[in-house]
Amino acid sequence: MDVHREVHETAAAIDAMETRGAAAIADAAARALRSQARTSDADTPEAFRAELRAAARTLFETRPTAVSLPNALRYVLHGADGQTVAALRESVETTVAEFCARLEHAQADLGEVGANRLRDGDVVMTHCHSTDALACVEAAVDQGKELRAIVKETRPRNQGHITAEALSELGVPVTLIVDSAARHYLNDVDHVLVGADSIAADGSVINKIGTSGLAVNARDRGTPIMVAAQTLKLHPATLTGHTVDIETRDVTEVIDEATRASIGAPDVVNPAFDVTPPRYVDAIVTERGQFPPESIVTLMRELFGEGTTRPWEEP
Ligand code: RI2
Repeated sequence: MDVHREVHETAAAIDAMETRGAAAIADAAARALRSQARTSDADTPEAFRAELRAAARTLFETRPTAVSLPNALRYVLHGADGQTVAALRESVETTVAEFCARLEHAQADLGEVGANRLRDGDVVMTHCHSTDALACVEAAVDQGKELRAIVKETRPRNQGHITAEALSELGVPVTLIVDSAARHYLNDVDHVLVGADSIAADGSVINKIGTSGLAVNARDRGTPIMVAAQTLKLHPATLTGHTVDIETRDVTEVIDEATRASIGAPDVVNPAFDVTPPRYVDAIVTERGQFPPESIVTLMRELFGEGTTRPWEEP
């Protein structure tokens, strides 16, 4: 069975984090399935569907934590409908276009909601790089609010640098700090603003490693914590008791081999994400409005029913 080259390339880019961030991963995965559908030479609907499932499995296996990936694959596979290969191909085309349009719309709508929480003159502290979080700042700037940002560099990959650049382009003055300086500056901050890779049914937020420590410190300081997350980041499997896998990445992201050897070759671990319990989060901002984390389960049930399916697995 042929999985299209573009599917492999997209999977490799997600795996290597050239394509990263929950929304970007979902968009790329949906487009890769469309390429699979466009180029498929399957001669029966069954063969076409099997190819699509194989492509989805290739994508699914790349990164375990960002739930937007399986949510995107599920959306496209459920949308694939028809009695002929031509009809199936057409339905994938329509579904992917609809999915990508919704994605773009959702981020802008979420930004408007998040911006309403920000006041003129506020200082936000960010962690990692989240396009959903940035959408809130962008909408606030569009409303004429002047904001400043304290940006954590976010070891080990320094994705805070991407946030610093994006905020500067929006005209928001940025102060970059090392991660361990966060508590020191929290008194000067009006909001901690982060994104999410997954949200569990109990309102726990799974986001870049370091988020939970930041949230605990922010709570201690009385600084509100706002999480910007499209509904695509709701993790439906957690409705039925599953937990969210935390991705562990290569240790060379933390330290190169030579330096490691020179300090006595310690064990090194590199978890990419952590879990922030709902009691440390003030609001989850979505395109459907803002929610206290404890009530996100209501929205999750409305959008996903009682649980979830894995349509990419063999029937
Ligand atoms: P958007 C990132 O993870 C960060 O943890 C960020 O908060 C989250 O994705 C969501 O990003 P990674 O993919 O979808 O860099 O809001 O490991 O852009």
